[in-house]
Amino acid sequence: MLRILGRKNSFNVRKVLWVCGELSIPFVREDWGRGYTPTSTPEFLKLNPIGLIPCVIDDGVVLRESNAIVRYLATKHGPDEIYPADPVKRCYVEQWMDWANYETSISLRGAFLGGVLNEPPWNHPWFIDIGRKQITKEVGQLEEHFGNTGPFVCGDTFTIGDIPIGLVVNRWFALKFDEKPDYPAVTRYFEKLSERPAYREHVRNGLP
Ligand SMILES: N[C@@H](CCC(=O)N[C@@H](CS)C(=O)NCC(=O)O)C(=O)O
Repeated sequence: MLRILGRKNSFNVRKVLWVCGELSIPFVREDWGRGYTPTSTPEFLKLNPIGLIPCVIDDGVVLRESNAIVRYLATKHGPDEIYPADPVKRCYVEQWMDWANYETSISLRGAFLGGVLNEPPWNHPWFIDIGRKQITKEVGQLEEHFGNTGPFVCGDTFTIGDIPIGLVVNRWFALKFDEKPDYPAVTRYFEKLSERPAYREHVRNGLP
């Protein structure tokens, strides 16, 4: 059975839990990471020398990087619709995944790790301020996108492109700061994703 190493409140572990829920993939999960067994232990580093969660073990194969794991599981277990083989459609899915993992991760360090969790060094006022401005701009880009297409990031159907974006949007709604705009199309998207049981179980479950 698939083994998922990582605490269930981790942003990146939740992507893997969500795709498993979508595709009814059975798994066992072990608590690793902040607040549990540290990922700096030799036992963990032997599996994942990068020392981050999630890490998964499938039939003896060890995998890391949340988006890569989501793509792997979708390729292995999912219908074409969720992760299309067509190169253009596939690129549309992956561009959202890559954008979320790079651009919004940087902004959320200041806006969330600094501004909400008060975690150094991200809690420096400069990081918090720039993070809030940046994530506001990026979720604004999503707002514009959903004004032109939808209800999902790649159009009519749910794809794994929605997985990182669904995590970002859930975190966006947990941020509180002055001048945070209302984004009605993003709110509609959040509600649309919330119709999915696996999203409610692993993402919109009260955790930011
Ligand atoms: N690019 C990596 C980032 C992984 C990452 O930053 N994981 C965080 C949790 S969301 C982590 O391992 N934190 C250390 C810890 O929990 O001890 C991915 O997408 O998997």
